[in-house]
Amino acid sequence: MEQLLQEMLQKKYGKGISDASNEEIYTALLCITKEKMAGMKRNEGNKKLYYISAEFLIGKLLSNNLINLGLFEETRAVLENHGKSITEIEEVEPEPSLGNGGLGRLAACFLDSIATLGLPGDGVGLNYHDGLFRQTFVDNKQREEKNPWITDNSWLTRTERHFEVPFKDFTLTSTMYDIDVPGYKNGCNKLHLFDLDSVDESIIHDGIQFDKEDVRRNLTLFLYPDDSDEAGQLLRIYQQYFMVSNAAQLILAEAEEKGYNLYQLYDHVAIQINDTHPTMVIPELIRLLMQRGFNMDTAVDVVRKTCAYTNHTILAEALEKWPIYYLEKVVPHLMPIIRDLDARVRRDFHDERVYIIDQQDRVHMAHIDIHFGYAVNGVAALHTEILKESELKPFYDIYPEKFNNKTNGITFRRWLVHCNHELSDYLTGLIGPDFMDDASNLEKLLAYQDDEKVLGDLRAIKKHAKTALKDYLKQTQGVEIDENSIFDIQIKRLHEYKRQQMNALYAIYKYKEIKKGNLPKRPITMIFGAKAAPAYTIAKDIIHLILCLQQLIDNDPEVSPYLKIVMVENYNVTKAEKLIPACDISEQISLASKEASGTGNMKFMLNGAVTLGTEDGANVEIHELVGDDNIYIFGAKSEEVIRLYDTQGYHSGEIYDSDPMIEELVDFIISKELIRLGDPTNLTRLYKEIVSKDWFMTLLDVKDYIQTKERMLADYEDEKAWEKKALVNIAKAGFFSSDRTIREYNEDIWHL
Ligand code: 26Q
Repeated sequence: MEQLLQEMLQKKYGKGISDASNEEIYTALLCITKEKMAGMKRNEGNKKLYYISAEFLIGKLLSNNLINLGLFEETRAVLENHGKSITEIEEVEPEPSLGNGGLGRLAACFLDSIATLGLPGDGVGLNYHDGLFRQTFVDNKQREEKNPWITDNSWLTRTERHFEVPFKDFTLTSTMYDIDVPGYKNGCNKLHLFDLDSVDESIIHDGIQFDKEDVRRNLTLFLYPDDSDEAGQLLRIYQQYFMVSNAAQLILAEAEEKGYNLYQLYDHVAIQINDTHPTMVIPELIRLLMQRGFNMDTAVDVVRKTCAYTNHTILAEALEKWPIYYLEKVVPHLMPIIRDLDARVRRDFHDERVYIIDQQDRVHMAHIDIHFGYAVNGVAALHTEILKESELKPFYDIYPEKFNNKTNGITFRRWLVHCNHELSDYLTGLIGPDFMDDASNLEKLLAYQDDEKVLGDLRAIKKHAKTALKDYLKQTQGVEIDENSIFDIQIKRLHEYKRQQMNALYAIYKYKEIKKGNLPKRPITMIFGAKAAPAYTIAKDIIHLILCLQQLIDNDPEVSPYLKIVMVENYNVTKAEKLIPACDISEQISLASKEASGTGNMKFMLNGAVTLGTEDGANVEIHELVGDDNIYIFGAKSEEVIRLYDTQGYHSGEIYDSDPMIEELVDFIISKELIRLGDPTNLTRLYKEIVSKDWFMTLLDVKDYIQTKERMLADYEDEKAWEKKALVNIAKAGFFSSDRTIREYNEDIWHL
């Protein structure tokens, strides 16, 4: 590496390693890594997977690629010998935030595992020029700014593949860009991101405003433009069709180039549809096969044997239903096919709930996937059960054999080796390196659960990570946190069902306790990180509340020695990598039944944090694995929640009126202390929402939550007992390796 780097820096900048800037070294390493990947063997086989997704939240790539290429240690050493630090060089890399949250990050973890297992499988998506907005805080409110990531030297490689994508009034030409996905000690796959040559970044003004109707110039500009109005929703359909038409054309082109018989496409191709965003690939493939001479029946049959669908949500508002009128405006040539598919369903089944087109002339995208794909999976055991028993029950009754569960996973290369080098090196020293190839070997750690030396070492590693986070937050946000305090962290998208508002009520509780003189044994640092969708009013009000509480406490010398709130600005993958290793308490407090799986919960567990959570999503499986002693579970169970929804039996006002303690906490949102710091409109709106609606039942669980958190804080003081819990969590995290998840997808669905 030393020589390669010297040569590259000499060639590009006429400099040596010691006198090159961090930017120059980063660029040189990027070029070297790209060249290495270009020379790698590709994972090949008789059958290939195409993982189509509107989001690939890949995060920074340099370190991860170096790790997977087996070059990381060497590179770090070379740099150190020249007085450079790899951490500082990583800082230079812009983060591609090409996803919103869990679904996009899952797709990125999957690509890593698919390549690592040596399976032939490429990702297909869009080359958004601006990732998810960059978040800043101004006057205790979120502000959105654009978030470009493509620089002169990036991980993208322009290819010579171009396709024509027909829309109602015009046809657009695409260019395919590739990002290499190297497997850990294995071959390489690709992430294909389609772009539009006519995109024009100069139409963006004032943060993230742009002309939504100027499709020829905006189609791949942004990830999920605000879709609260019609123009935004139409643009989303333009994006989705552009993505899947390119994907379908690529799939057929590659199949034809390899000489495959398209009538047996399913022997050579599996298509995974990541949520409903790529659903139009089904009618598009049917259309393209018919252009090649297939009759409709045969085209439907071939496509049905090729496509599989993953569901990531049971929130009704997130299930896509597009008005026919929109589709007619954007992709009228798909409508005859969609109508034909609907007619087939109506012919075979006499149950309105499973029709594709409903009485309000809306097209239910998930229904297309379930009828015209061969597999449907949920992303955690509980989630899949809920799909089968309630949300998608009519479909499960028709096609029980299509339904299966694939509990999510995370790649340990990024979420252990890269983000927590010290822990991963320590584990390797203690139990050997086998867990890198088969994560279930982490269980070998259980042999040390009563070993004081090991428990002490783990505590020291956690302390180092906490100190590193302290330094990072000081540097990036100018905030001062105490590494001897307990770090309680909730990082995820802001959504009412994830209940950051409940955590804020805890902060109010603790603030009041401290004011009364009930001081905690040890200071508590409550860390939040969350972006709210630009049009999601209440989510933004919750951010406002948290920021106001942060300011209130910072300015109160009676409270600030014991309690600190930090809302991390612009939470993203890079920040997650710094926060997760430093966490003591992992907040996973969604309303039971609403979080399909969660994957942050797995990352925290792997890094030795203890979960405070509801019986929701993958928390249920974490609970089963670690046992009652090593997790803190509270709150209503999913059956009760579902029953409350069914019977409309939940009324937050009743709880508020009957419980003075809860009333006191909620009233504080509109107290004079907070109104003085904040915006009365936002705080009052949030207060009213909680008292009169509270759709996600915060007040149902808040008391149990507070009590459980108090118990947890008390338990933290028994150092050995706590460290044992941390150890068991790490030891049991092997199940959540995405390598395991991908093996299951391959065995049960893809058969590559
Ligand atoms: C839908 C229609 C119109 C505009 C946008 C959308 C939209 C966008 C993004 C709908 C859903 C999403 C993202 C969903 C998501 O991230 N779901 C998460 O997926 C994770 C991986 O399976 C799970 O762990 C999380 O529980 C789930 O919330």
